Formats: sequence, C-alpha cells, structure tokens
Amino acid sequence: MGTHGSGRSGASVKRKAPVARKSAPRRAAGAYKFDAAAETMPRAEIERLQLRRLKASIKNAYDNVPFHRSRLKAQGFEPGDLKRLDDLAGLPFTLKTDLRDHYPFGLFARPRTEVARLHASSGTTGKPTVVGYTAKDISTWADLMARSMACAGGRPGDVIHNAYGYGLFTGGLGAHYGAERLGATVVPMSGGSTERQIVLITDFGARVLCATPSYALVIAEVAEKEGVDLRKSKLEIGIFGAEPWSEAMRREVEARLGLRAVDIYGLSEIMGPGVACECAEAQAGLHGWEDHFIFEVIDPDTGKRLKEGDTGELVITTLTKEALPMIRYRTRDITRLSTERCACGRTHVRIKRITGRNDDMLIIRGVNVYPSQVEAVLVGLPDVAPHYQLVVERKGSMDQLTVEVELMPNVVPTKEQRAVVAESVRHHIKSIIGVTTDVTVKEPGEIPRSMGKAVRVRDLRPKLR
Ligand code: DLL
Repeated sequence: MGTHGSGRSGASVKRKAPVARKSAPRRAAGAYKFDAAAETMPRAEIERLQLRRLKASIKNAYDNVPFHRSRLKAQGFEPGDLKRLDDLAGLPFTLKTDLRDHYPFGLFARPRTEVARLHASSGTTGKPTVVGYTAKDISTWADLMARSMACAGGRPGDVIHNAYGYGLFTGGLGAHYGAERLGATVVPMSGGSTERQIVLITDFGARVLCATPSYALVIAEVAEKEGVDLRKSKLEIGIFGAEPWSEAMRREVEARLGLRAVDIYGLSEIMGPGVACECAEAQAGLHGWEDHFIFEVIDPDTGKRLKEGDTGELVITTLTKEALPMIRYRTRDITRLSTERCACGRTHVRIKRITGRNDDMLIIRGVNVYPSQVEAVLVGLPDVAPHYQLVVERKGSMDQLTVEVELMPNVVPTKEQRAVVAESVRHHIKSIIGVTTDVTVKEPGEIPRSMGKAVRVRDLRPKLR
C-alpha cells in the first residue's frame, strides 16, 4: 500500500506496513478513501465485524427470499439461531443451478424497482445467470474495486485503460466504476480493436491496464508486430483476471509489457471483479475482502469444510449485498486459503491462485462457456446431429475453441453443405453464447461415442502450474 499519490511505480513499491496518508489524496467527489483501518484490521476484529454483518445478511435473505427462507426453515433454522461464525458451516450451499431455477429475479431480496442494474453471465444451459444490484450495492462494489485497484498499485490521478468487455459481463463496468471511485481517469475501451488499444495506451499515457491476461498478451503481440515497444510506454501495472492464468504467464506478460501484473478475482454471482485482489508488494495470493465476504474452502465431494491451507472448492457468503445476498455460494473454483500476515501489512485472508474449476465450464478469452450451452444451440439446428466435441487449444497466447459437429445421416455431405452448416453453427454460437469458434463438420459417426459419460471437451492447453 502506501501507493496513493506517492509517485512511485508499481514495480518499485517497497514491502512495508501500509500507512494511511495524512493529507487527503486528490479525489473526485465521493471518491474512494483509503481506509487502513479496514484493510489491516486485527483478525479478531474482522471476525467480530463478520458475525455482525452475517446475522444481518442471513436475515435479509430469510425475510426477503422465499427460496432461502424455505431451505433454512426446513433445517429448523431461524436467523436468531446464528450465534457464532462457525454456525455458517451448518447452512446449505447455494448453487449456480439455484439461480437458473429462479430465473430471472427469483433470488432477489429487493423488488425489481429497487434494482438499479442487472448483469448476466453464462448459465449452464440456454438461460444466462442474472444478477442484480441496488444503488448501494453498486456503490459498495465501486468501493471494493477501487480498494482492489489501490491494492494493485493504482492511485488517484492515474490513467486507467480498461480493456475488460463492457456490457452484461461484470468486468467492464466493474473496473470502470472502481477506477472512477479511485479518482483515476478511466479510458472505457472494452475489448477488441487491438491496434487502437495500443495507440490509446500510448497517446493517453495509461499507467494501469485492465484486461484478461490472455488479452494483455495479445496486446503485447500486436504491439511487437507493429514495432511499438510498450515497455517504453507509461504502463506500470496490469490488473488481470477473469480467467485462470499461471506464474509463467505472469512473468511473460510482465516482461513483454514492462509492467507489474497483479491477479484480480471475482464472479458475477457474488459481485463481479474486486472480490479479491493481489497486492503489488507481495504478488502472493489475492486478498479476499473479508469485511464484505466470508470465504471457506470445502471438499467438493463431501461438502465438508477443509482446514486452512488445504486445497478444495471456494465457497463465498456475502455480508453486505442488498439485492442478491448469497449464502455459501459454491464457486466451483479450486484454491486454498491462508491467513498468514502478508508482507504488505493487510490482514485479510489470501486466496491462492485459482488453478481451475471442478465443473466443466470453460473460459475462452474471458467468455464463460458450458458444453451444455453449446449442446442447446446444436440441438436446435437442422442438419446437425446431437454429437459434438469441444476442442480447446492455445494458439499463441489466445485460447481457441473448435466445435466439432456431425452432419445428420440424411444430409448429403457436399462441400457446400458442410460450409453452410459450419457457418450456421458458428453464427448461432456467437450470437447466443457470445464466443467466436472454429467449426469442423465431421461425417456421421466420426465423433467418438462413449460407453459412459460422453467426453465433451478435449482440453489441449498446457496445464497451469
Ligand atoms: O469473470 C469477473 C471478473 C472480471 C473477474 C474481471 C476479474 C476481472 P464471471 O464472468 O462471472 O465474472 O466469471 C467468474 O471466472 O468463477 C472463475 O472461474 C473465473 N475467474 C475470475 N477471476 C479469475 C482469476 C468475472 N483471477 C469466473 N483467476 C470465476 C482464475 C478467475 N479464474
């Protein structure tokens, strides 16, 4: 920390305990204020705050969401029964399918008229997962995102180039509001038009780049091809997330863009980006903001809570969300936790790098894709058999998804017919799921049939370390 207006680059931040600034940093009206007390709170105090907020959050869910109320009641649980933080471990999990089953607004704890914004991410089938925010939720999110950006080394007065996608995806607007709250100048670039990104990064003097790590590498590659040396630009910090990435990838992108790359984590169901973020000082795990969330790691098979340091599935409970309180949401993300004090001085738990997921969701260039969604698209198309495989490869620094489909046996497999089917599959997947794919049209019977569970995905990407 200590990076607010200090003039030091992210790369040279010293390892020292955070210090609150004496003079207020230059800020836009209502902007984020660095709160050392919140980020370096003794753990006993964090837990006291969590218990108080958890009681209120469970009551919000119980009073206002019939789904939560009936499940808690079925266990004989009333909100007043929650006495200790550990009591949370006895409550039921919430799953992504619960959101789908109550599509679109059934898990909201506020009437639609109090919902200021909706976002959506891929659901497991045709319907997206819809999330909602009150005006206060959006403000809390902006605070946490500004806190995350400051933690990553961003500071008021920075130019923040935001290449996360704008729209229903939480990345673009999440980073946007956070950058404004921080008191930075935000460039709302969104993804794509890579040549233009490079011109604007250079001309506007961006110090911070927000993007998925794979897109950051694309920016580096295109710049190199064009003979632009972004290492000589003003870029100092990359705030990269929304997909799993490795230490090797971090080193690569840092070397090629000449910046310090920091990992940021979040998910729409819980809030969006800014649930947790690494600090520039240690780059050793993501500080999970425990004044707003409770993090647990469970054994994905038994559902039992694991002890600190053990690897399992991350489960998150929200403490301050108004519109969409979440009780023990199973993220499917695999990681481990550490409450060991960080070199930066922050006391909030660290979530170690997310190494993968324990469901079949793929993240292709930042877009979440479930095989079942692709299946739902294919089943609706004429001439295409319901047999398919998804092949994921790394081409350069980008993930490429190829959908292998089969023609129906009654279709004459001319070259033209294949081309028509390929284009139709590509077009429908792009417009319904939002991801660009290659399509290979195979002969009837060519896709391998399975005796047990069908193998839907061939993931040929190098494994994360
Ligand atoms: O990806 C929110 C986000 C935007 C995070 C920008 C960071 C930056 P969803 O689209 O709902 O939300 O996808 C959430 O993405 O459950 C993880 O599987 C994956 N994910 C997000 N951040 C990371 C990360 C946004 N740093 C899902 N490392 C999550 C690994 C990540 N996986």
